Amino acid sequence: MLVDLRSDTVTRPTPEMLQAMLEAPVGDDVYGEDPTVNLLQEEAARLLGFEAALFMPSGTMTNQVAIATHTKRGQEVITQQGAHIYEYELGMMATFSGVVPRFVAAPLGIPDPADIRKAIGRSIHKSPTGLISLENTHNVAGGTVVPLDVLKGVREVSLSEGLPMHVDGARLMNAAVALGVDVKEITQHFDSVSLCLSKGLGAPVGSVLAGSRAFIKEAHRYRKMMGGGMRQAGILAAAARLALSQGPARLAEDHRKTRVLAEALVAAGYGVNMEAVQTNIIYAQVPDAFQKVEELKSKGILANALYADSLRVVLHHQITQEMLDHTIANL
Ligand code: TLP
Repeated sequence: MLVDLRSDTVTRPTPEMLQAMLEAPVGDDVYGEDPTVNLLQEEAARLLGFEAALFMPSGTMTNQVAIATHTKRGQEVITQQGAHIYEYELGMMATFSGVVPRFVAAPLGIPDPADIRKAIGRSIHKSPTGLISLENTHNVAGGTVVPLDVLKGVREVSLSEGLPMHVDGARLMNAAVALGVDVKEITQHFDSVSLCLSKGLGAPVGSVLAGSRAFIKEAHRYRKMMGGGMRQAGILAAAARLALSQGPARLAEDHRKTRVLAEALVAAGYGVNMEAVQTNIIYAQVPDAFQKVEELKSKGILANALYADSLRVVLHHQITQEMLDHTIANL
C-alpha cells in the first residue's frame, strides 16, 4: 500500500473527471472561445461572489498575476509571515512585478490588523504599499484559518488606506468548511481571490483568479505575458468544474481524518501543536525530518520535510480509512 501524504496536490483525476475530459467541448481559450473554460470561469465567479474569473494552470500563476495587476514597480506587498506568495514562489513578485514583501507577524497564520496598519509605507523614505495579501488557510502555520473578525479588521485598514486586498486562497474552501460559512462570507472582504482547484478539491490541474470585470480584463494580459494562454484548456476545465462542484463537500471528511492522525502522532510521541490542526495539514516536530521521511517511505508512507526539524502531512479525498489505519499503525 502506498499512502501519499506529501500534499493534497497529489490526487489523481477520478473516473468521472476523465470521462468529462474526454467529452469536453473545446475551443481556443486565448481567443476566449473555449466553452468549457468559459463555463468554469462563470461558475467560479458565481461561487466566489465576483463579476468574473480567469482559469490558469497554477496557484503560483493566479497569485503572481494578481500581484502584477494590483501593484506598481517599487511598491511593497504586506502579507503574513511565511506566506506562500514569497516563501515558495521563487522571488517572482520581485522579478515579474518589481515589488517586495513586507511580512507582519502572524501566530497561527493570524495577523493583527493594527500591525498591518503600522506596516503601511507612508513616508518619502519608504516604499509605498501597493497591496495587502492574506493567505487563508495558511500553509506553513499548519493549514490554519484566519477568523472572520480579523478579515473584517484588515478590510477596514484596506478601505481606509485605499489599498486593494488579495487572498491566496489555495485552500480557501477548507477555510470556509472549517468556519462553517458560505465562502462568500470570506471573499466579501477581498478585491481578488486565488482559488486552487488542484489541491483539496481534487482537479488534476488548475486555479482560478476572481475579481471585478475590469480587474480580470487586466489580469488576462498578465496571464498571457506569463505564458498562461493554454489554448484548448477545456480538457482541464472539464475536470476542474467537477472539482469545484463536488470537491467542497468532501473536505469535512479530510478534516476529520486529519484530527484523528494528529492525535495518533501525539500519542506516538511526535510534537504536534494541536491548536494549529484546523483543516487538512499537520506539522510534526521530529529531530531529523529527512531521516524520518525515509523511514516512513520504507513503510509505504510518503510525507514531506519542508523544514529539517518538521514533517508535513496533508490529507485529501484519496486517503481512505484503510490508508489512515496503515499510517497510524506505522508511525
Ligand atoms: N503549495 C504546495 C507547495 O508549493 C508548498 C503544497 O504542497 O502545499 N498558495 C499556497 C498557500 C500553496 O500552498 C500553494 C502550493 C500555492 C499557493 C501554489 O500553488 P501551485 O502549486 O498550483 O502553483
